[in-house]
Amino acid sequence: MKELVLVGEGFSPWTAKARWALAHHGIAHRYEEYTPIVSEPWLRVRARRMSGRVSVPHLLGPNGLSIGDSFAIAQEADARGEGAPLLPPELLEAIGDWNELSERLMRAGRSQILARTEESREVQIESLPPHMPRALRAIFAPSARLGTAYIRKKYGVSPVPDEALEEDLAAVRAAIAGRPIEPLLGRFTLADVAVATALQAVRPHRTAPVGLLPAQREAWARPELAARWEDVLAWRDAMIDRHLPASSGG
Ligand SMILES: N[C@@H](CCC(=O)N[C@@H](CS)C(=O)NCC(=O)O)C(=O)O
Repeated sequence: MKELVLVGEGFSPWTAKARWALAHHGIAHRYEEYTPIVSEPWLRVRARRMSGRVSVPHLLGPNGLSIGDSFAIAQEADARGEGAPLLPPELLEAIGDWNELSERLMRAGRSQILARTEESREVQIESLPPHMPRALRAIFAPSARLGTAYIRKKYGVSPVPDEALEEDLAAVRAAIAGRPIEPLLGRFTLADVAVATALQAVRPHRTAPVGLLPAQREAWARPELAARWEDVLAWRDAMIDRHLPASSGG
């Protein structure tokens, strides 16, 4: 493989996080959309991972490069890029804590999007491979439920009520109190990228990630929860407006 390829899901905050890290450092790569089950065998071959779990985002590249985790992809971006580091060593522990918080929010988001995909024909259509003509996707829409059943089992997904997100949202609110458009740790790091992308689980940003399709965008939102955390969402919008390079897939 000659070029860097990022395999990801356009609707996924984990993918958005990896794309942001690559864009931050201006690292040239090709983006490839992944559809659960359908895309897995070809990813496994290229990732040289015929057994065990594979997930996306997954970065593939020359000399057997194969990185299947968004945090590790950001570390790779730091190693290759010339931008300001997203993971400065002196902040690594604090960034790890914010990353864990972001993982909880993202998992809550996954639980909601799976349920909504199961209920909504429009979201099902958007979940099928993008190269399939829309008319064909409409016919095969219910097959998206095979994908949701697979993801539910693979990640042990259970429902996450709005209230379960509030402790983590309160931690973000406390960190930004009095400094509503400043990075969490005093300088822009992966902590900001991770938390800003994960807030998609409360309400997606109006334009990011670019791969989030219209019915999916609505399906991610938790409007009653969002109404209680507008300051946190405004901080997220500021991070995206100020720090997400315009060329990135977000
Ligand atoms: N720790 C991983 C988690 C990524 C993850 O959970 N990816 C899910 C997003 S729903 C995925 O790959 N789903 C598709 C599949 O497993 O087939 C990361 O940070 O990259």
